[in-house]
Amino acid sequence: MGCANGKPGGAAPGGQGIPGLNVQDHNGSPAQRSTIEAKIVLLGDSGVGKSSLALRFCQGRFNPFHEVTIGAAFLQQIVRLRDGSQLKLHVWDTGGQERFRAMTHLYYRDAAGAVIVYDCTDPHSQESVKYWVHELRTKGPPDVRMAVAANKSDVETKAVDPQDMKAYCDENNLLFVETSAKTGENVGLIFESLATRVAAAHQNRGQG
Ligand SMILES: Nc1nc2c(ncn2[C@@H]2O[C@H](COP(=O)(O)OP(=O)(O)O)[C@@H](O)[C@H]2O)c(=O)[nH]1
Ligand SMILES: [Mg+2]
Repeated sequence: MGCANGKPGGAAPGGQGIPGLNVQDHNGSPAQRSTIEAKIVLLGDSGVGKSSLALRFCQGRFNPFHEVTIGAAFLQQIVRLRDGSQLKLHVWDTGGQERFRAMTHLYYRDAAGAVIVYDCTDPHSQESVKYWVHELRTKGPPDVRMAVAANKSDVETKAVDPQDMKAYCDENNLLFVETSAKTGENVGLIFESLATRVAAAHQNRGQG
């Protein structure tokens, strides 16, 4: 498991023809498959749990306090896919800049995948999901794969019905998962499911 302080451009933009994907072929051993690196961005309103999901997925930790920025530009985690190949995810957090919506295209313009997060105790943050989907569809890379996380599923008093968002996601071919960064519920699942879709997009391109 790897977590690293970020350096810009970790997953080389544009590798093998898909933004945010970088493929390294291991020559020689047939047992070794290629390693794909993919840039995944977290989007959503401030306070919904983006940093918490990144921390939970990459470091298995939860911080009960809201920190506007994290020290690293991105965290890393390796996902093993069903076919045995590995995907190294560079999980980028907007570091508080989601407050200035116009800035965020810098994060997602070269992303292979995006997790759009809302807080299921905050209806306004759910409304914002459609804004972020529109942003990515109109200004993001054409092949970007998206997942929607209904976060804070551990909180009993939900302000929104997850079925409404699930119906929207089904209509728009987006993954929908209820997550809790606090308990860890479905956090691995959402990133791994997204990674599988990112890898499939890569394969559909005929390995570049
Ligand atoms: N109960 C609960 N609280 C959460 C969860 N995820 C995040 N939080 C809390 O929500 C606040 C905002 O989280 P943060 O990750 O900083 O949000 P961000 O602004 O989107 O990065 C913090 O106090 C977190 O501890 C969750 O799944 N359940
Ligand atoms: Mg944050």
